[in-house]
Amino acid sequence: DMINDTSVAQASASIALASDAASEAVFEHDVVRNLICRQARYPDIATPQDWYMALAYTVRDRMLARWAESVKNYALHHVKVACYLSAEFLIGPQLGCNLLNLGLEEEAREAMDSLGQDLDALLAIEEEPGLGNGGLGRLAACYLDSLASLEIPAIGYGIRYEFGIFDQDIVDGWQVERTDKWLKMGTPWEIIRPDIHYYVSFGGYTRMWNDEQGRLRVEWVPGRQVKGVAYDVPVQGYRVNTCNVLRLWKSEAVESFDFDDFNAGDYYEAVEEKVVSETLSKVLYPNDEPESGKRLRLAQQYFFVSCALQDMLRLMEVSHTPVERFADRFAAQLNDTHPSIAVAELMRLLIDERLLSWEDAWSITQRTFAYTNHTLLPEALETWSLPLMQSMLPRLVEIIFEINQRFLDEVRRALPGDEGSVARMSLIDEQGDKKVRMAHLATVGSHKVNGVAALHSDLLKQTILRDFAAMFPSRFLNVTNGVTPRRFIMQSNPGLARLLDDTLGEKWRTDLTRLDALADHADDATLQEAWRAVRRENKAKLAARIGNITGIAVPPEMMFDIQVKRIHEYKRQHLNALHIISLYQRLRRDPTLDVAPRCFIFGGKAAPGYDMAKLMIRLISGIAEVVNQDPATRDRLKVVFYPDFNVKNGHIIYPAADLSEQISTAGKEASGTGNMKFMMNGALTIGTLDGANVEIREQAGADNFFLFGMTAQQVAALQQSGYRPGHYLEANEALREALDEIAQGRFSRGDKAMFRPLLDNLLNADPFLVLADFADYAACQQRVSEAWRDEKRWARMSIINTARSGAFSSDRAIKEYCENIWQTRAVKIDLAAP
Ligand code: AZC
Repeated sequence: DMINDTSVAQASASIALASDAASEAVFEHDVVRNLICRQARYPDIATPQDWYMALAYTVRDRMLARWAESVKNYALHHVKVACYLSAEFLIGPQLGCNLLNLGLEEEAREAMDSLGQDLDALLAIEEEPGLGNGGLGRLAACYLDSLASLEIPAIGYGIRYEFGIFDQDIVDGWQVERTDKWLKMGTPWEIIRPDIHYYVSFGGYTRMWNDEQGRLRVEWVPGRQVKGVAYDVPVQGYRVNTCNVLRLWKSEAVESFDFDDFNAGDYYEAVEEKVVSETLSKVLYPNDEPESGKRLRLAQQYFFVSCALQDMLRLMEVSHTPVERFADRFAAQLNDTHPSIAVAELMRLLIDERLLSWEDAWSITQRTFAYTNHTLLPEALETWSLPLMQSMLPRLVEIIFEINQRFLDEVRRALPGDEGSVARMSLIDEQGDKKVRMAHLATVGSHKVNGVAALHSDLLKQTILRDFAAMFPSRFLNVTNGVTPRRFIMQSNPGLARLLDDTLGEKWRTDLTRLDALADHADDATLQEAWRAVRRENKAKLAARIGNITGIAVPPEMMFDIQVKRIHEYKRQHLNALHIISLYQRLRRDPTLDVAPRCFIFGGKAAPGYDMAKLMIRLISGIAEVVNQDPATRDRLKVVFYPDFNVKNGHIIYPAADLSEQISTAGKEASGTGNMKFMMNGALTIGTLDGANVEIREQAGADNFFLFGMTAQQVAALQQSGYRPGHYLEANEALREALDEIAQGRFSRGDKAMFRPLLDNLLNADPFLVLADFADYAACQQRVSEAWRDEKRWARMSIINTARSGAFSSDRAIKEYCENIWQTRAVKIDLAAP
C-alpha cells in the first residue's frame, strides 16, 4: 500500500544517503553500532579484524539499500538483464573498491581516524576471494564493475568455492602451495539466501512416457541430487545508485534423501553421497587450462549452470512473464566453454519442464546465448569424454545428440557430400575415444561468438572455428578485452589519479578516452616532473614491500622491469630469464658496460601439476640468488620473484612498473589484460605482436612501444617447415653461454640435473620458439636500456602510454557487448530523498 511504500522508499534512501558530506557523524555512529551489534565488541577491546568487519558492514548497508532499489526497478520495468556465466570471478579485495565507488573513502578515513583506527591498515587485512585462476576470472570481475558503473542491469553467476586459488609460498626457490583461507574469518560481503535454492540432478537414467494429453515426454530419473544455495555479493557501480549482484552457488546435500527412490543402497552410502554433494563447490581447479577427465569439474560446471538457468526461469515467473519471452528478458554470456553445457540445459528445462517444442526452445536458446572464446591453444580446448558425460548427465547427452543431428543435417544441406566438414564440425569427436567438443556446442548454440582481441578473433576464424565462420560469418565478432580504471588506476594508484585530475579535470574518471588530452602535455616539463614524482613514490612503496617480503634491497632508482602473470611456457618467463643471464654475463665481463641499472621482477602461480612451470620459478629464484649477492653487479642488476601474485598484490605492482613484459609467442596469448593495467599506469611495453599488444601498440604509436619477435604468421610458417632450435643456438654465442651456465648448475647450487628437463625441452623441441626469438628480444632490450638513459624521452613515452590507454577500459568493452551482442540498455536508479 501507498503509506508503506513511501516509508520503505524513505528508509532505503536514508540508509543509502546517510553518507552525505554532512553525515560523517552518522557514518562513525554506524561503525560503532556495527561493532557492537555485529561483532559484540566495545571499541576498547575490538581487534583490527572487528574494526574491519564493522566498517565493511557499514559500507555494505549503504550498498544493500541501493541494491534493493535496483532490483525493484528492474522488476518494475521488465528490463533485459545481462547474465554473465563464468566458472571464475576473481573479484579482489572488496572494501577499498566499494568505498571508492560509493565515494565514501574520505569520510571513512576520517571516521576511522576519530575512532583511532587507520583505514589503510584495515584495508590491508582483507583476504581476497581468489575465485579464479588468472585473466579469465579477473576479466569477469572487471566486466561486473563496468556493468554496474554503466547502470546496465546484470547478474554474474558462478560458484562459491570454499577454497579458491591456492596461496603461493616460495621455499628454497620452489613454489609451495598452501590452501587459501579466504573464509576463515568470515566474509562481510555475501548475503546468504537460503530461500533461493535449486535442485540439480546427476546420474541415473531416462525413460519415456505419455502424459495425460498424450504427449511423449522424457523423464530423467537421477541417481542423486544436489542442492544449490544462492550466496550473493553486491556489485556497486561507480558513483551511481546501481548495485547489481554476483550470485554464487554453494552446493549442499538435499535435506531428505529417499534411499529407495534413489537406489542409494544403504545408509553409509547415503551419507557418502551427502559428503560428495558438499564437495561440489569445495575447491577451484587451479589450472588455467582444463585438466581432462576430471569428473568433479564437469559436475561443478553443470551444477552452477543449472542453478543459474533455473534462477532465470524463476525470475521470469515472479515477474509474470511468459517463458516464450525468455530471450527478450535475458542475454546470457558464456565465459569460455566452462558454462557451455548451459546450451543443452536450457533446452532440457524448456522442453522437459516447460513443455515447449524443440523448435521454439532452440530459437530461445540461440537468441539467449553468446560465447566468448579465450584460447586457441589446442590442449586448452575443452572436451569431455562421452561415456563420462553419459553416466553423469544422461538426459543432456540425449539433447546434445539431437542438437548435433539437426546441426549436421544443416551442414550436409549446405555442403552436400562434404563428409570431411561434417566430421570436423560435429559436436562429437569420433576419433578414438568419443568426446564432446564443448566449443562446438557453445558455437552452435549461440547467436554470437567473439574472441578477446582483434588478432585473436581473426585467428579464431582461421583456425579452430574456421568451418563455423565460413558457414555463419555474421555470427563472429571481436570484442577486445578491457580492465576497470576504478580498481586499476583510482584505487591502486591514487597519486596518478590526483595528478590526472589536476591536469585534465575529473571527466576521465567516467570516460577514460578523455585521457587522450594528456598527450598534448607529454613534453611539458612541469607535468613530467610531477609524473616522475608519482612514479618514484609508487616504486619506493613496492621496493619497501619487496624488502619486507623477500629481504632483497632494491633501489627505486633502477628501472623496474616486471612480468607478472600465470607461469606458462607460452608466456615465456624463461625467455626473460635467459636474457637476464646473458645480461649478467656481459656485466661481469665488462664492469664498465653502459646499461641501465635494472630490477627484474617476476610474479605468478604455476598450476600445481605443471612441472615445467614450477621449474621456471625455480630457475628465476636461482638466478636471483646468484645475481643479488654478486658484488660485481650489485648496484646494476637485481632479480626478484614476488611470491603469491594475486589481485591485491597487483595493486602495488602495476603502478610501480617502468617496463611491462608481454613476450608470449605470437598467436598464443588470446589478449592479455595485465598489459592494459601496466599501460594505464604509465609503463612502457616490451612485447610481441600477440593478443591485445597489437592494439596497445597501435594506440601508443610504434615509437612508444618496444616491439620484437616473430609474427603469428611467421611462427606458424616456421613450425610448419620444421623448426630446429639447434639452428638458433649455433648462431648465438650469448644464448649458448646462458644455457650452458644453467647446465653447469650455476643457478642450482651446483646441481647439474635440476634444470635438465627445461634445457632438454628448449634444445630438442622448444614448442614456443624461445630460442628463435631470443636474439631479437635481447636486441630490443638493448634499445630499452638506451631509451631509459634519456629521462625526458622516457617520461614522454610513459605519459603517452597512459594517454592512449582509454580504449582499454572495460567500459568500452562492455558497451560493445551491450550494443553488438546483448541488446541491453542502461536503467537509471533514483533514490528518493528522505
Ligand atoms: C585468458 C587468456 O589466456 C588471456 O590471454 C586473456 O586475456 C584472458 O583469458 C581474458 O580474456 N585465459 C584464461 O585465463 N583461461 C583460464 C581458463 O584461466
